Order: sequence, then C-alpha cells, then structure tokens
Amino acid sequence: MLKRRTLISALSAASLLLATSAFAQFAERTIKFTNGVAEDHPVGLGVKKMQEVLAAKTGGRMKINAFWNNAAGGDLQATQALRAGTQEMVCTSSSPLVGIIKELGVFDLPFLFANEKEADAVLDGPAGAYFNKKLEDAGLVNLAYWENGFRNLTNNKRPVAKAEDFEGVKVRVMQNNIFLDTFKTLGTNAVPMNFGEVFTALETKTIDGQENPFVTIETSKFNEVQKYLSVTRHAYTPFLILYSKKLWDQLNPQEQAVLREAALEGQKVERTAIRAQSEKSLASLKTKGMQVNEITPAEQRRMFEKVKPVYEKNVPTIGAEPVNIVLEALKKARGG
Ligand code: KDG
Repeated sequence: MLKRRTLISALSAASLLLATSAFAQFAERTIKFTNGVAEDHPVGLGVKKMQEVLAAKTGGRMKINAFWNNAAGGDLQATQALRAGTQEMVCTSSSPLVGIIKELGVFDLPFLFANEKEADAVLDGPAGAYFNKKLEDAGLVNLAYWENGFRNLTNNKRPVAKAEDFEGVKVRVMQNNIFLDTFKTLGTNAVPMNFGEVFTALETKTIDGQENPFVTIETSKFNEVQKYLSVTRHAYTPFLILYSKKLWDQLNPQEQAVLREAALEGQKVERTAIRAQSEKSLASLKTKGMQVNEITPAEQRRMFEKVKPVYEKNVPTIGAEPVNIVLEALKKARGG
C-alpha cells in the first residue's frame, strides 16, 4: 500500500513538473487591451478566443485584461501609449492613426472596397504586409486585421437617399482628414470627434449624425439617439490588433508566436461573427424604431462621382506607392 502511494505521489509530482516545464518559456503576464466598442460587439468574441488560445498554449501564464467603451481613452491616445511602451495592446480603427502613419489613409478613400471578400484579399495579402511594416516602423506590431466594417450614415435631420440630402447635416467623423474631406465634399458640416464622445454629442444634439457599421450602431446604442439610418456603405474600415513594439521586443519568440496565433484565431472568430451579426443588427435597428433607407446603385454612383476629387486631393498626402499597392491588389482580387 505504501509503495502504491509513493508511486502515485511520485507520478503526480512528475506530471506537475512536466506541466510546469511545458510552459516554462512563458512568463506570467497580464496584457492590457483597450478599444472603443462595447463588450457585446463581435470584437468581444475575438478577444475571448484570444484568451482561450493563450490559456491553452501558455498554461494560463499569459492573460488579456480587456477594457471596453473607450474606458482607457480613445484609439489615438491608446495607440500613443503603445508607442511609449506603457500599454500592451489596442484594437483601433486605422483611420485615427493617419497622423502617425499617413499611408493608412488609403483605407479611408471613399467607396474603395465593394465587399468584405475584396477587403480580406487586400488586407491579408502582400498589401497588408506593406502596412504592417509601416506600423512596425512607427513602434506598432499589427498582429492581425479584424473587421470594423462598411460604414453607413445615421442622423436626425432627414433620410439621405440622394447626394443632395447630405447638405447641411452636422456629421461627426473620425479624426481623419480624408473622412473630413469626404463629408465636406458631400455638403455636410463635418465635425471630427473621438468615438467615446459621439453618443453624448448625439444625445445633446451637438451633432446631427455619425457614420459607422450596423453592428457598431447597435452595440453603441446610437439608435436610442438617432432617427434615420441610410445604407451608404461609403467606406470600409479595418480594425488593427496592435501590440507595443517596445514591449513586444521584450517577449521571447515563443511568446510572440503564441500571441500572433491567438490574434489570427481571434480574427477568424471576429470576422465570422460580425458578418453574421451585420444583417441581424440592421433588422434589429429597424425593430427598435430607426427609419432605414437603402441608396440606389445609381445614387451611390452619383455620390462616388461627387467625392472623386477627394482621391485627387489626398493621394499625394497618402503617397502614390501605398495607393498603387492597394489598387493593384484590388484589381487582382477582382480577377484583373
Ligand atoms: O476602438 C474602436 C472604435 O473606436 C471604433 O469603433 C472606431 O469606427 C470607429 C469610429 O467611428 O471612431
């Protein structure tokens, strides 16, 4: 009996030792992850998947502590914290970062992508790698492109069914010169503003409207303070899953590899979830009382024609190289 007990305790000690040594290359660390959306946005599912992968692959030694609804400051502020090495991760739209990496402005050009398939082909291919290098040069490691999505206009003045209907609407846009240019060219009174301030600005009628994907509109409860939703699909915004390069360089190769794996697993979950949720959010926004109107293809073409000068005006600032890389990748994705 004694021998059996001794054998069992020896085996359990050995298995504990094995388990511990299997994760020995992972240091205990809690990663601060912030973003502007609510936890019930599909980004929340992507983060949950990342946490599951890290738990399994590091024995729970690497953990993500996520903060939602701009609780830790806006996208640009959080991104600057990454560059300073005072925060590990952020999920941010590319748009607020054009003051740091001007090349990212290509993704803000109006009506660039026609569908998610094109966006994935460009972002997950050599073009996406080109922007990842630019990000890394700026102290930011992009672990994966997730999806924010196609943006649509909400406002309290009128349904926007044709190009002229934008006239005079006070629309919040991201802090990005191309969005500002696009919405001024459409005739709106465009106001750049941090995402975290949008709900209150709509509620207090400081602004008439904003523009975001259906899922963001629903999970940020903009329907509570907005009457009209016009399906403009005027731009596609990617989410960047960024890690501070200062802190990244302190990780060993195994820790870096498991974070990249987790972010790519999270990408699959988030993209699948947001695409399944998008039409459900549109239906739900109608049920919750928003007056929804589609834009005819002819009217969308008129809007595109109206904002074409935005391309000519902003391409020199973005740079011909990044614009050509994306347009070539887009042409290839379209079978050109
Ligand atoms: O952190 C991500 C959010 O801030 C994101 O929703 C940004 O689309 C965005 C907006 O309109 O600012």
